[in-house]
Amino acid sequence: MSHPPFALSEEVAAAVRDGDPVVALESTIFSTLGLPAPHNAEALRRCTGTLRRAGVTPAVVAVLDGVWRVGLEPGEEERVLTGERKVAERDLAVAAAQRWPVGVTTVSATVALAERAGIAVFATGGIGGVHRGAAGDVSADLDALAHHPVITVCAGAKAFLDLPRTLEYLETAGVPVLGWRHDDFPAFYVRSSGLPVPHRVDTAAEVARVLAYRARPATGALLTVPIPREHELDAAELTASMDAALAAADTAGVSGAAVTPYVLARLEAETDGASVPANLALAENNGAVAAEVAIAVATIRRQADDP
Ligand code: PSU
Ligand code: MN
Repeated sequence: MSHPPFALSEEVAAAVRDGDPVVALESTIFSTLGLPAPHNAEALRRCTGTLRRAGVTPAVVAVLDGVWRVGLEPGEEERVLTGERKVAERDLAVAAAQRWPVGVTTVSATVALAERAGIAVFATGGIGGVHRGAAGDVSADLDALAHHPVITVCAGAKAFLDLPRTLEYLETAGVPVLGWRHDDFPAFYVRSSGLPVPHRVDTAAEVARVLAYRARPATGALLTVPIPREHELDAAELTASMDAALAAADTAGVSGAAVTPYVLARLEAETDGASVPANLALAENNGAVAAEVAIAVATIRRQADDP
């Protein structure tokens, strides 16, 4: 059996080996499938900058020349920013087998590669979920959270998804869903979806212990962090924009993996661009919380190693 082509950057390999804190980042959000240029580059700069200032090594995950990559080498960022092929977990094998030049990883592919690299914490903007309507579209993100022991830090999921069903799915799949110093499941651009989060947590050490004490060896946890108050969008206006974006997707007949990028782009137009700075602010904030959690995980692991 040959092994899949898999490589850690030099910096990430050293940090993992030394037990230093590392946070994985998905690349779909930094491609134009996630954010329009030049905001995608700004998002990447801000997320990696926040992690580095906290003393944490960022590990951007992507597929480059068919190789599953965890951490980029200097100069490779541009390739990710212009990547156009979305890679979910099931696409990883195909991207490697067919040697895709650039594939940008979603939440599901990123948690899979983070686990493989020995990274316990992953930061993103929002996860995919159960879509509204009868099409039965359920993001592979949800299943992946149940199968990889990684803490995913996000601002909840976008309200164009069916959030009650998304939470139900996570319950059935056995994924702990935590609220960071908050009692409600956040809805990305707004701090609360109106749905309670199953468990509130107030410290990074608690989150690290949730991972350490997991009942199943291979299940992760979802840590939801509300968007900072000053960047929250108006809930009523947002509902109207979401409805318009969903109706446009319906009319255009988009389906499958194209739905999320399509709705994201429409939403930007419907909100006159207001969705973009909010998205950048929450992604950076999630990075800051993920950094704290990664430091707490590294501390617990060092204590466990202490004879
Ligand atoms: N939600 C966002 N921005 C994003 C995504 C979701 O607010 O960029 C991306 C993430 O990469 C997520 C993916 O994993 O969309 C989910 O896609 P799908 O619904 O096709 O599973
Ligand atoms: Mn889907």
